[in-house]
Amino acid sequence: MACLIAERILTEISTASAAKSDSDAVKYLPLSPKAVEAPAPQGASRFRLSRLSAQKLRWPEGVHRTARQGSCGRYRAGTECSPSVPIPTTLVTDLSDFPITKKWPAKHPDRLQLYSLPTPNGVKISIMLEEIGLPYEVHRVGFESNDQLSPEFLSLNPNNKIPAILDPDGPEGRPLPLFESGAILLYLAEKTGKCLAAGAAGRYETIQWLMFQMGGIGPMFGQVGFFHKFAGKDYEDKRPRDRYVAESKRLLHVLERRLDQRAWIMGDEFTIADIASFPWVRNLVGFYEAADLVEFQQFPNVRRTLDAFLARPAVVRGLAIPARD
Ligand SMILES: N[C@@H](CCC(=O)N[C@@H](CS)C(=O)NCC(=O)O)C(=O)O
Repeated sequence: MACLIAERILTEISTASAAKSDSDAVKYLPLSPKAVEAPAPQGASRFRLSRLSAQKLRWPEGVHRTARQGSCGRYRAGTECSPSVPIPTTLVTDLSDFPITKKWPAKHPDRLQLYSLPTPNGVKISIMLEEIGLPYEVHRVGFESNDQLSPEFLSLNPNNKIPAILDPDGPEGRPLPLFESGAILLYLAEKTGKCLAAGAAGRYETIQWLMFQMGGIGPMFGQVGFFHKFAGKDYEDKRPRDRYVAESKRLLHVLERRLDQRAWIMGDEFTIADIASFPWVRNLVGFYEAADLVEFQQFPNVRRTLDAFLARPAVVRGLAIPARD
């Protein structure tokens, strides 16, 4: 195990350092799913992760190539990463080394493990998993029993928030723990080549709108919920509420303009930017009961896209996962 951890750290270090100097193909990775189908680059036989595994994982070839060349070239002498140490070519599926599996045992350790609740951040991931059709096992993290503060949960997400995942089939065929819904969405999109606009420019544009949700829509709409529906509603001073309502309206105007003449945030393509944003719009006008407060009738494009979002079968399923109790 120590060898595997050391190998992983060295691989990451070498990937990062090589990425600074390598070709554009590496700088702009990963590209569209087509990148996976590209012919094996020169020297591919040096990879110890089989080409089959690389394709199964859908990581662009350049990632493996850089990692292997870097780790073997740079850390050869006297390290556990020397070429004589065999690297598993089969997928590692044993999750028992992760303390979170003690509290939430994996019945299907070969499947992606999701730790979540059907909140606007939680359903982003269940919706995404339903959209891409990746097999997964869901575990309910009960806030009523403060499961998110348990040592087992904190071992995976020190920020004590859902959602979080543990993918037995991560990069290099090794388990990958991950938290932060935006990072998880991006990871799943890149892993499967789905829900991300094609090409380097399209990829960055999708990420830009994903970040717009993560840094703007989520935090601001959440504050509206607090000051309008929850504990903050009893505060006499309405200035905090009004501030968050004004900022939420401003963000809705930005989204409204973006959706003019577009079916989805990225145009015809349904992406992780939509999956991140519309659970929050739904929450704002539904659960938070703030439609009048933000004058939602001013945003017909947002309304139309929200309706289209809620009509998708994968969204309907994802919104109910995991069951509340
Ligand atoms: N930035 C985080 C936010 C996650 C978040 O705030 N999750 C809430 C539920 S929507 C949570 O777990 N709250 C539990 C707590 O704060 O103890 C993400 O997007 O993953």
